[in-house]
Amino acid sequence: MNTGKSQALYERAQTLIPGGVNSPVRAFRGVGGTPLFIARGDGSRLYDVDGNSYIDYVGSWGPLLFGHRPAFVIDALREVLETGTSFGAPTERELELADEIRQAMPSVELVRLVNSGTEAVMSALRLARGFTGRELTVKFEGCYHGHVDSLLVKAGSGVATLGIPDTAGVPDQFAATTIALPYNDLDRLEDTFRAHGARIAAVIVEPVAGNMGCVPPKPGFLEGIRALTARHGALLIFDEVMTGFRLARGGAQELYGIRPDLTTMGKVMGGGLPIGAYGGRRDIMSRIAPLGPIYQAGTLSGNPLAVAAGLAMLRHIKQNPGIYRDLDEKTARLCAAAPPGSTGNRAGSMFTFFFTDRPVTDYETAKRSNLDQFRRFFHWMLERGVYLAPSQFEAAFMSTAHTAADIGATAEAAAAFRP
Ligand code: HOZ
Repeated sequence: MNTGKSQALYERAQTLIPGGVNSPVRAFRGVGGTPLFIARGDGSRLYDVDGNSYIDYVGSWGPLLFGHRPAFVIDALREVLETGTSFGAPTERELELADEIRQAMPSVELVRLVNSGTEAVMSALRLARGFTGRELTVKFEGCYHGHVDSLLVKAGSGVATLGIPDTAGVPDQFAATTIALPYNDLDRLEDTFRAHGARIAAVIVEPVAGNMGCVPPKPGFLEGIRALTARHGALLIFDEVMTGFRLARGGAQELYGIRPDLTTMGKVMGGGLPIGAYGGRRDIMSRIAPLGPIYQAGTLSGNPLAVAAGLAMLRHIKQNPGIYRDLDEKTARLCAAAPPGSTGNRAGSMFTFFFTDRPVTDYETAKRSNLDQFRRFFHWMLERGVYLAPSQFEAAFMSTAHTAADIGATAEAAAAFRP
């Protein structure tokens, strides 16, 4: 496989951009080699600048539920482009998008649009603290909630990939407002509430963890968090940036039947454009400025292009409820062909092959994976035209654009791998 142009661009990139990338997980540090520079995407496929094509399971790290360039998103973008790119003033489509979100997730009575998942989480945390008058946040090890200062504690995604234990630049006082507990461990959460309950503003959780690889919740885990937060007057924040509109139209909260107090969103709801949102109970959301004293703002919030793409996505989802069953079946078929030496974890269209023979249920068990085997598997698949996330600690994503032939080719390549 010739990747000469990617290599040349990467060399130049390193003279211009820290590490040559605009987000660390793209740097291939966890697997070695040169990041591919992408020329274009189409359906399930990515094409690099050297003309190689790949079956894409990164899907821009989650947003591309319908693959690259679905016609209904492109058409919506074209229409808006004729009217302008940003106004810094309300537009009607923002209401339509807010309404679609509320229909899909009934727990979201009011919603505020922002520009990224990180921004959504940062704002939701401030709101939780302001609403409850408490300071502490409980998160779970291996979960990643964007690069919010206080949540870069035992975080997944790029932080796990690069093995950064505690991020420099985060004051100890910020980190000290966070208690990190093992995922899927309700007993530890109960102990923590017993010790600190009156000081805990919120518990934030990825209802299906996707940033330490895919780790689904054990039966009762989410229900237990809901019950404990309610009992102690803390808010339950579902970080559905990855799972929202992906696992079901109403996200993980629909799938598992839990009603969080606040929800953070991003990825799928922007159809590949930069957007995020946070929303939830009306009494809580009404504390945000200009209604209340908790400030949050953004020049490009509700950007017309991002809103139009998001609206097209959510309407398409509403009109095609069968997609989730299809995605589920396709992903199950692929996971049945887990490569030798690995354990497949899956929830809906999110999945990870962990190179361990033990069940992966939390960050500690995820970290027991053989990273050298993963590195070899990643390059094995890449050479056979399959693009996976360059890290053991990320989820892979199926899209509606993946064909039976794509899945067959992927399964065949995976089965032929020798650890
Ligand atoms: N949440 C994404 C990965 N788990 C972030 C992607 C990125 O940093 O580029």
